This record gives sequence, structure tokens and C-alpha cells, in this order.
Amino acid sequence: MDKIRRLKNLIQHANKIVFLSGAGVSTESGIPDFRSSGGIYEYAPEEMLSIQFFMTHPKEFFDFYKKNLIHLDARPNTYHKYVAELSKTKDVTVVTQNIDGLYQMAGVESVIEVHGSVFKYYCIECGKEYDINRILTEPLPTCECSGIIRTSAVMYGEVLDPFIMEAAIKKIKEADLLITAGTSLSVYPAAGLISKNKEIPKVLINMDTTRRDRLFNLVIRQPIGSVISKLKEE
Ligand code: CNA
Repeated sequence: MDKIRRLKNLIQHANKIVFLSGAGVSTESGIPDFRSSGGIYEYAPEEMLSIQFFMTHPKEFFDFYKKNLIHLDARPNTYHKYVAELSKTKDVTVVTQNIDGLYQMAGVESVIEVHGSVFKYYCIECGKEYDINRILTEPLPTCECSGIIRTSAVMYGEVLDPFIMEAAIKKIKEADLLITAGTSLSVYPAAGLISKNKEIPKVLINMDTTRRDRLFNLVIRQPIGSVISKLKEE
């Protein structure tokens, strides 16, 4: 059976599906990823987007962050919309490393953002919350208490929120199908989520090979948008 037909079969027979996502699901919305050719890896995101760099060079951090990670014109693509459509008839949860809010924009209700969001901010001193507009208008966003305002997006060198990770693991343990897409599976602990349920079929849709391909029952190495188009034609 061809791979697209196998994917369609797996989706048809599943009730609880977790979609685990990475930056590659948003490249077709015009947001570059970090590690594929054309990505923004040349700027060493591990350094520029680290908590150490933010604490020592907050203005430079925000310059880089606004230029490379905020994409206000980006809109959901075929994949986000497909997942939203499927969530009307199946129990669908998205667990995403992405911080771009595109699944919510497409209408998916159950989205677990393990790396935070570019739409949420807070003061590092008093914790007061801010939305993205505050960030866009000031070169170095500062709270009324004079503390620096930071993004909720998790920076390199930070620990992920244990409650959010626990929620993601619970959903994966309850799922009967895991579909992973657009991720190099190189950022931990998010990449380790694929091993949290050994009993269920696992699908990977990704252009490049990853070091964890062997852990999947079905690997489809094609652009995500074209996979969804073919799936709809099946
Ligand atoms: P990554 O390491 O950049 O890997 C992306 C993967 O997606 C690569 O292996 C590509 O081959 C693959 N890919 C790219 N486009 C397509 C496509 N159209 N079809 C199929 N495969 C494709 O990204 P990861 O998510 O694994 O890395 C984790 C980081 C990147 C997380 O911390 C994210 O927050 C961060 N990030 C997020 C965004 C976003 O929110 N849109 C953008 C850039 C980086």
C-alpha cells in the first residue's frame, strides 16, 4: 500500500490523535525554520535566543527576536487547516514546539505550546502580563515597575514548564495515533515526547531525515502541504 494511503487508513481508524509539530509545519506559511536549507540557523539561534544572551544583551535579543520570530502576516496553511478540520470529528490535540499561534488561528482548540508563544509576555520582576503590541512599540520593552518584559517563548538554556510537559505526555499516553511533522527532532526534551507511548502507530512527515526516523512506523519524506493535498485526493 502506498504511504499516503497508509496514512489515510491510520487516521480513519484512530479516535484520539496527537499532532506533534515543529517549525517545518509553518515554513509554508512563510515562517523560516531553524535547520533546513533556507532556515535561519546561520545566526546560531542557540546563542542569540538563549537566556544568557537575553539577560546580558536584552536590546540585541529583541532586535533579533522581532526580526526573525515575529511574523504577524503569517496565516495558517493547508496543514494547520487540515488539523483544525479533523478536530471537528476526532479527539485531536496539537503538541507544538512552535510559538507562532497558527494552529489557534486555524481554529484548533486543544493546543499545548511546549515552547511558549510570541503572543504572550510578562515582566521578569513583577510578573505583570503584556500582549504583543507592547513589544512591537518599544525597542526594549520595560514594565511600569522598571523590570524588563520578556517573551513567554522558552529560550535556550531554560527548563520547560513541567505542568505543560506533563499535560503533553498525558495526551500522548491516551492517544491511539501520533503524527509528527516538520521537526528535526533535535531539541530536547520536546523530541523525547515521541517515545512516551510505545504501543501506538507513529507517523513522521518531514523533508530531511532525522536521527530518530527508526522510531516511526511510517516515514513520509515530502513537503507537508503536498502530503495533505494527496491525502484529500485519496
Ligand atoms: P527545525 O530544527 O528547524 O527543523 C525543521 C524541520 O522541518 C527540518 O527537518 C525540515 O526538513 C522540516 N521541514 C521544513 N519545511 C518543511 C515542509 N514544508 N514539509 C516537510 N518538512 C519540512 O525545527 P524544530 O521545530 O525541530 O526545532 C525546534 C525549535 C525551532 C523550537 O524551539 C521552535 O520554537 C523553533 N522555531 C519555531 C518557529 C515557529 O514557531 N514557526 C520558527 C522557527 C523556529
